[in-house]
Amino acid sequence: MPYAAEAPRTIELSVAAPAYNEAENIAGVVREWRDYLIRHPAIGRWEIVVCDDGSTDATGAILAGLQRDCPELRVIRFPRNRGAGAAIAAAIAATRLDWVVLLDSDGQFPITNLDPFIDRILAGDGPAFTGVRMRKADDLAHRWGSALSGAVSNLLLGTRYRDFNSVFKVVHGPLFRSLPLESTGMNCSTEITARLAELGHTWIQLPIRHRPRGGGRRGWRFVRGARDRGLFVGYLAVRHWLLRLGVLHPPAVPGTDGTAGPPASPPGEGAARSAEPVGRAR
Ligand SMILES: Nc1nc2c(ncn2[C@@H]2O[C@H](COP(=O)(O)OP(=O)(O)OP(=O)(O)O)[C@@H](O)[C@H]2O)c(=O)[nH]1
Ligand SMILES: [Mg+2]
Repeated sequence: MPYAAEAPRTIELSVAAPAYNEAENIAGVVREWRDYLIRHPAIGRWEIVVCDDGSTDATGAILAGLQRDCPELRVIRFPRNRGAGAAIAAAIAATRLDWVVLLDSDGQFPITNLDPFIDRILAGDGPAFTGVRMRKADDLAHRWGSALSGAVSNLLLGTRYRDFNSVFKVVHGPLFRSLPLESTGMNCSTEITARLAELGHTWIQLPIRHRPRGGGRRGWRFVRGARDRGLFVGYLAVRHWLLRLGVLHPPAVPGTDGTAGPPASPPGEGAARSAEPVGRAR
């Protein structure tokens, strides 16, 4: 059954991105996004929302310069660094258009990945799409760490998502903006995947390209990141268990027009169980 009875031929799209000390990359990626958004025949209104997460390099000044040529670029500034999750949540909350794509601002996710996602949106296929990195441009330790935490998260939620921690998401705006996101650091993508599954939505998985970061360096440490991921997945497990026991009530599922809908079914009883099979990432 199509998601929207009458799918429009163009969509409105907000790009949301966190940026922390990305002076080497930010101008290149914002121009790449702008050029793509201007030219794409199926994209009508668009905007780019970047949350500058208390950068101490020239990221803020570069963004201010870019805004002069690109009024569609909106910048939120944190006075001090609060972590990628807080920056992602703020960027999503500030978006205003029908659909939102979440990207990193180090250029690891080429925006051309969006092409098949737009086709699926126009086909009315669903409210939530996630990119599966077919070849992760990360070192072995990070790939294994992500695969392990993704496998545990799938086990806990009864899902079979192939790239549970992928940050490349395309979600209907009202739904994305309604998610109560809590994580501050690098767990935000894991949290987004889990939250939507808890709400009873099934992510549609599509393959994407992933490339090494353009410049600069990874801003988080492996040991601290691994500890935080372990703790966060443990928290997801406890919350999931409490929801199933009825100690917590399921959140309201927003309607597609942004209105609050009926509460979601307890986890394990809804569509979260029928995630698109692993081998069918298209
Ligand atoms: N590391 C880090 N990134 C942040 C922070 N706040 C926002 N970000 C942004 O979050 C995104 C992801 O951060 P990355 O450091 O690239 O994390 P990663 O992709 O796992 O690491 P790399 O493979 O080295 O790129 C980037 O767009 C950052 O600019 C923060 O406090 N720390
Ligand atoms: Mg990166």
